This record gives sequence, structure tokens and C-alpha cells, in this order.
Amino acid sequence: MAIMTGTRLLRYVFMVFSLMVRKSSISCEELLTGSYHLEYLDNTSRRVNATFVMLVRNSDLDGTINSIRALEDRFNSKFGYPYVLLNNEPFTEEFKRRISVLIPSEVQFGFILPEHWSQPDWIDEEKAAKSRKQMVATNVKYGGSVAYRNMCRFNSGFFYKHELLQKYKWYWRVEPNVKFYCDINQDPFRYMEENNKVYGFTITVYEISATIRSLWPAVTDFVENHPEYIADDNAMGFISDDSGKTYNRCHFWSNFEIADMDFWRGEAYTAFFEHLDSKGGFYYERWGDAPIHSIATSLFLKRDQIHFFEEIGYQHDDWGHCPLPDDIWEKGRCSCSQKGSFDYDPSSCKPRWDRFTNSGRA
Ligand SMILES: Nc1nc2c(ncn2[C@@H]2O[C@H](COP(=O)(O)OP(=O)(O)OP(=O)(O)O)[C@@H](O)[C@H]2O)c(=O)[nH]1
Ligand SMILES: [Mg+2]
Repeated sequence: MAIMTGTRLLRYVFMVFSLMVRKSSISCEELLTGSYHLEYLDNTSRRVNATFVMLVRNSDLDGTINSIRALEDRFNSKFGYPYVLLNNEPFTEEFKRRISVLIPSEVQFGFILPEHWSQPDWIDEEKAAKSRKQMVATNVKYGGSVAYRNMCRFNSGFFYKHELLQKYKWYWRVEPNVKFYCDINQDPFRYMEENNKVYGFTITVYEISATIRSLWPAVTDFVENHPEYIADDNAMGFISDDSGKTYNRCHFWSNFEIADMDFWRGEAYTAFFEHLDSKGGFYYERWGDAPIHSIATSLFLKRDQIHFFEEIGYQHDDWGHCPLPDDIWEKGRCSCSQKGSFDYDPSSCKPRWDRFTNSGRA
């Protein structure tokens, strides 16, 4: 304090007061002992309108704790973004207690309305059941699960309509048991906002064909009827190798997403989702939210509005991204091995993304 210049001191006092107004849980002791640092105050005063979103079950408690601890340690303890946790069943008191204790910023627990989380009545259950049975017989992951299909449909067309998310523009999707390997020193939300980005990813993979057999015909149908929604300089070249005739199955892995919900709420995506939903493919096949989000962003956005987060070291199940440039890896104090990064695994679409983003540019 003694060495602060007058301007810095005034700024500090202003930020302390504005934080006290917004965050009544800050204690005098914390202020006096200086456990709230200038960096934190500076970051929180520059936060954008954003939240983490986690869709979880009560049984996911341990995995949810793991993810939140990792995120707080590597990023959010410096920024204080809020969390919204959603569930199709009421969260137990124990779940809320165990999660709330981890999060110094705001956390809200939401219940998903059954109409956003159920197989619509007009779906022919006999046809859907036959397809599920066939997928089980051919060992398609989650092929027999209606709950998984409800989840994919919810993540495709409903999460951003949840009442707790209405006040937010940006979200960062987080799943249970994911890992964050590196310090995230720059605010990714701010990066997105300041650079006119809409959708951010870390991993891109191929979808299993058995789950999306009729998805691309439904997409081309939509595109033919709505050429007005197709962006100039879009990313069709990333998801199709023949100018849109077929889908190459590349998608951004949606268990990690940092994106602008206003895109999902907008006219193009709303019409797109309604069109796809009307085909019944969430239940007659097992369409995932990842290919649907990826196709929509690739068609309705300019390619520059889709961002690859190199600096976010991240792991979901067996596949993880570790920053490859040494300077980024060192600056992030990453705990992952660059050699183990999924980016150039044969199952990764990252080489295609690189080729695509480096091509067609003067
Ligand atoms: N509330 C709730 N959440 C669910 C349900 N099924 C899946 N989820 C959540 O939806 C997200 C995706 O589900 P996962 O089971 O991880 O599906 P996935 O990522 O495709 O597959 P994995 O490779 O097994 O992780 C996770 O955040 C889950 O916690 C469900 O029935 N209820
Ligand atoms: Mg998962």
C-alpha cells in the first residue's frame, strides 16, 4: 500500500468498494489481510457477461467436484465467474452443499423442465425402439439409452433457454471428471468478446457414422430452403470435402465449449434446430449435439468466428489437448505431456482444421 501511487490507490479503493457491493460475502478480514489481490479485483471488474454451465446428475457429484476444483485452481480463482448447474432431477441438499463449499463466486442449481428433457409424443416409439435395439446389437456407445438422447437434444436446442441462463450471453460448458492442465491467465470469455468470436473449442474428432446416417440429408434440405442463413467465408470446407455433398463427420467436441448463447438463440440456429428436431433423428438415430453445433457454426458463421483455444490444456475421457508450442506450455505451467496431445492422433480432425484455416487465405 505504502508504495502505491495516488491513482493506483484510488483505483484500488474504488474496486474494493465496487466488489463489496457486488459480493457481500467478502469479509473485513480478507480485505485487511489482502487475500483479495489487485489482480483478482482487476479481473473481476473486467468480467464479461458469462457463466460456466454444467449438466450433471446427483450421482456425478465426485466428478463434478473434480472438474470444478481443476477449473478454480487453473482459472476461476483469479476471475470469479459464476456457475449454473442443471439437472433433469432436483439436486439433493447434499449435492448443493458439497458443490457450494468449493465455489467462492455465485453458484445456482437449476431444474430442467420435462418438456425440454423428454422424447416428444409425436415420435413413433416403435420405430425408435427398433433403432435403439439395433444400435445395441452393433455396440454403438449409448445406443440403447433414451436418457442419452434426451441429453443430446437438450444440449442441442434447449440449454440456452433455461431460465437461469437467460441473463447470460457467454457460457463455458464443463462436464464431470474433466481436467484442466494449464494455468489460464487470460480470460477466454474476454478474448471471445473482444475478437468477435462466437464459438471456441479445444478438440475436434470424427463422429460415429451409425449415429447420424440421415443428419446430412436433413442439413442439405435446410440449406437448400434457407440459403439466406449461410455465411460468406464460412467453414463448410472444414466439415465437407466435396463442397457440401457429404459430411466428413468432423465436429468440435462439445464437452468443452466456450460460446455465445445469442448464436443459439438467433434466427438461423432456431430455424435449423426446429427443422432437425422435426425429423426425429435425436430418437430414430442418436444425433449428438456436437455434430449439430459444429455444422451450424460451420455454416452460419464466418470461419474467423470459430476459435481454437491452443492454450487450454484439457482432458475428457481418453483424449486430451496439450498446448504444443513450448512458450505456451511453459507460460501455462502445464502438467500434460505435449507428446500425448490428441491433436495429431489419427482420430483427430485438427490436421483438417489446420489445413482449412491455412488455406484460402491471401
Ligand atoms: N442431469 C443429467 N445429466 C446427464 C445425463 N446424461 C448425461 N448427462 C450429462 O451430460 C453430459 C454428457 O454426458 P456424458 O455421459 O459425459 O456423454 P459423453 O461425453 O458423450 O460420453 P462420455 O464419453 O461417456 O463422457 C455430462 O455433463 C453428463 O453429466 C442425465 O441423464 N441427466
Ligand atoms: Mg462426457
